[in-house]
Amino acid sequence: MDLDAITEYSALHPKPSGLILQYGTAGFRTKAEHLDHVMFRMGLLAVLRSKQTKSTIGVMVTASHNPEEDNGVKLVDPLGEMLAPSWEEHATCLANAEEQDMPRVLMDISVKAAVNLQQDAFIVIGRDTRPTSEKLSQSVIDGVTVLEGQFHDYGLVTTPQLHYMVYCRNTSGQYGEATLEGYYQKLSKAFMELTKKTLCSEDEYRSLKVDCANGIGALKLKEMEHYVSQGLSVQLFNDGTKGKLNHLCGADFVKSHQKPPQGMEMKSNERCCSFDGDADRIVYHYLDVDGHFHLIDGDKIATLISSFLKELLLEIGESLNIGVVQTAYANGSSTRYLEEVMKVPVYCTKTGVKHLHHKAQEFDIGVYFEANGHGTVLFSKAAETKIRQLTKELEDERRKAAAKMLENVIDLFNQAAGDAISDMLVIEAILMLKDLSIQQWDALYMDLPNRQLKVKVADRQVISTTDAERQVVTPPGLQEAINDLVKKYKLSRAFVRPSGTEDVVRVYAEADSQENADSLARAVSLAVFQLAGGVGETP
Ligand code: 16G
Ligand code: MG
Repeated sequence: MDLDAITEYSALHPKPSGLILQYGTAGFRTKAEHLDHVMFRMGLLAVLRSKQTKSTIGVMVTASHNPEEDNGVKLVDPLGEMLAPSWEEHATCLANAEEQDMPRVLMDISVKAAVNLQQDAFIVIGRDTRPTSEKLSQSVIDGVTVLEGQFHDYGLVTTPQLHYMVYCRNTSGQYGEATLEGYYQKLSKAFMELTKKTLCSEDEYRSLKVDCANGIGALKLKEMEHYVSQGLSVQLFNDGTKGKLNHLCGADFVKSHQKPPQGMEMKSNERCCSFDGDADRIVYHYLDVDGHFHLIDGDKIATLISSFLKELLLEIGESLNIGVVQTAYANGSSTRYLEEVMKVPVYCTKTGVKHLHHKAQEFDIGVYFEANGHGTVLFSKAAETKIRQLTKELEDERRKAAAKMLENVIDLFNQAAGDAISDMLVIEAILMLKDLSIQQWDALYMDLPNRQLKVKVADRQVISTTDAERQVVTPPGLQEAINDLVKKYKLSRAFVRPSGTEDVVRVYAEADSQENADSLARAVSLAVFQLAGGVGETP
């Protein structure tokens, strides 16, 4: 390592002294003006990680659903997964080292992690459409080059597209070709094959309105449009030509406000969906004939997909196990429906994709979705091999056709990360194949009314949780208080957890009516405020 060169280049990306940031649930995220040094240093760190794993590492510049002024960065590990936890700690140390200490901290990490500095390094870089992303991704490249890493800059891509590139490159092209063309080809081929025999020919079924949150999803859907145009026509809204990124639109807005996005013309019963700013989340929605808004969130997406997969498995008669992974935010009705009606096992993990992804890897077929629309389906290597073998060997036409469909589904899901584009194509294919309208899908079960609130406290880390964040451990007395409040309502449930992305404590409550869910959420917020050091206005 040429420490002089590192010191010299680092001075061009100086750290504002005293600034402390944390590699959170999905990387660093804050106001873009505070991130230049972080980007440079993540370029350095990516090189070390690449040398250590002898693999291509990804660096994505995005702040997802955050406001346009924010930005962020996250590293993508060799198989497209989120960065390993021990390296999250290295990332935090490196980002927070004061200017003069930085080269030493970098050396320490390479020693601790037993990095062979002679090893080659290769980094792929991507960015979203934020005005600050281009310059910040240049700072990442500066970091990569000063450590003599090789790189490829994919420029504007969705977060899941970058995960896909990393995965392809580390599996010698077996997973797909590491280009945008390769991504579109792979997905569209699987989609067209899966839907080619659909009986439904009515045009209305094949057209979908997409709210792109004024983000990268719009550009990439435009690029992909002609690949799938025979099977699906997408109409793009909030495509970034006028509005502000994530402002009053996009998956996060729609889910958290339970309202239609602005800038989208919705007629009654039309199928609509919303992406978030970096296109790794999707939720569906529609207006009914009375003009009421209906949200179809990640839980209902998981239900649709797992019932489809279960039917295919029954058809081919193979005993591959299937599991659904959710978080505490999953609506109680969805969990009940999955367990009691569909008879599939459901597991709960902590919030954050990496936790769900990890759990889903335990099954032959692991379906994971957060209620907020983040998720995918993972097939184990063994299950994939089995299915591909069946498509070749089966003689019974029906069973063979089912196996073939499963094979298309494997190719259609982005196995490296939750992906709004890939999820959208799977959902559209299932709706076509089953000839389901959005209302019929919505009617699978009724969501329990729920409410989410935020509480400001002096230090949110005073709240610690267990049981996949469903129970509070500290501060003492808070869980007992929540238990007492929950008892006062029917079909009720509530939990609180410190946010991993914002300086707040999040409160979730559900109950038999909206009024009761609201009132329970308010009462729990008050308990948090009183027992966990609330600041500002009393909730
Ligand atoms: C991040 C996570 C998302 C999670 C959210 C929770 C990834 C890629 N994203 O956006 O999965 O739902 O954080 O935010 O892991 P919170 O901790 O502020 O509630
Ligand atoms: Mg996102």
